[in-house]
Amino acid sequence: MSAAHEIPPIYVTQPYLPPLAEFMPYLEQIWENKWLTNGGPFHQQLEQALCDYLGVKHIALFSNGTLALMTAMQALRITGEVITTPYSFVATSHSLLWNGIQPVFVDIDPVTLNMDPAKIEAAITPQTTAIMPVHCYGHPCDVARIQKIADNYGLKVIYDAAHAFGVQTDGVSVLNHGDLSVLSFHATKVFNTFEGGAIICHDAKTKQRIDNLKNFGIVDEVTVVAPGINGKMSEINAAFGLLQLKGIDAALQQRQAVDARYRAGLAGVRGIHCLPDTGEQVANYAYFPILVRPDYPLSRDALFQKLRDCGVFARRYFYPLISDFPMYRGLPSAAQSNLPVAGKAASEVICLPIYPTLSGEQVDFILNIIVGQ
Ligand code: T4K
Repeated sequence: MSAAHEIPPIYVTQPYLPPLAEFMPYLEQIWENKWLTNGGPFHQQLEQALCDYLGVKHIALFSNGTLALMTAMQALRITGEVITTPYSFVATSHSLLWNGIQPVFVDIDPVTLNMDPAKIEAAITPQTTAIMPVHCYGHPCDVARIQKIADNYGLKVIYDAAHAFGVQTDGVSVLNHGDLSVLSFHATKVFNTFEGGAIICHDAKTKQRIDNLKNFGIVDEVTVVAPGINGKMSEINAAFGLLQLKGIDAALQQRQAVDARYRAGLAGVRGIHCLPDTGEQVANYAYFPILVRPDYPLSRDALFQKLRDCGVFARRYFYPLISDFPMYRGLPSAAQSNLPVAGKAASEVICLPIYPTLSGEQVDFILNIIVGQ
């Protein structure tokens, strides 16, 4: 019998789900209230609870992270060109195209795999209005350098913080940097509401504009101030978020243990490079990327396939680069010669499974496949 049949498949992630019975009282309340969406009581409670937990001033909940990104651009009236990273999930750039904005790709830093601040200035043109970096895998960008460039050129900074729930750097939430930060609460994320997302902002006026925009631009029964969209989070998702929040610290600790076991098991394995953290004081262990270098006995894709053959469904986040997809590859900034570091990372990366209930035995099983080649 092959290894694949000895254990159930292991996916790159598995959502953390509290016992179903604990969710029933929330559902009963919804059934009693008959308030299903449009900023109901659970929605309000979750916004407050997340502000407290994350240490941020204002948060606007959304039905998913992509709509939150799209709305973030509208909220700040971003137009023209936005400087961003090709090494991310497609939603990052798609949110720009949906707003008629041209993404301008800059290369990434070889250590952090985040946008390389040294490459930003050369990409700025008279049409540039904003920078949209990604805290890739939850590792904070060089927020100080990015802000300095933005200030010098009068640009807005919108962080795609889809991976960065709970991450702290320099004693504060990384979500407090930039003009806006956008979270994803998708099923595959550290904190999930099945589907969901949020925009973090610094002042009540911006929060009001975002709240209007996510509700069709409606201010009151007879006033519509903007061509808004329907981006609202429902009461079921918000209630689930409140329940999830109770278990988040334990879930993060379990993730940390998985991360530590991988690091110990992979230390010194020739050709396997684990990404270091980028100085965060509180990490969230959202992903466990490894880079498979030429001195490893197998190619990246051969190892990826080997893992699959053994029932381990790791993922190559982020291969292909966003800039290689058909709707982007014609852009001048999408040229491979402009993005050599990102191209290399995309050809080497494998994200190994990491989630709270991944057992030590499962991690060891995965490590044995990698170390045993
Ligand atoms: N910006 C960044 C940087 C992002 O990474 C994302 C999302 C966004 C923006 C947009 O936020 P959202 O609009 O999604 O809120 C997944 C997710 O769908 C996506 O949310 C995420 N990034 C991206 C990195 O990963 P896929 O296509 O890899 O998902 P999928 O369905 O293959 O799921 C991966 C594995 O997770 C499955 O093999 C099994 C497990 N899984 C998945 C789901 C959906 C479960 O166990 N249960 C589930 O319900 O994109």
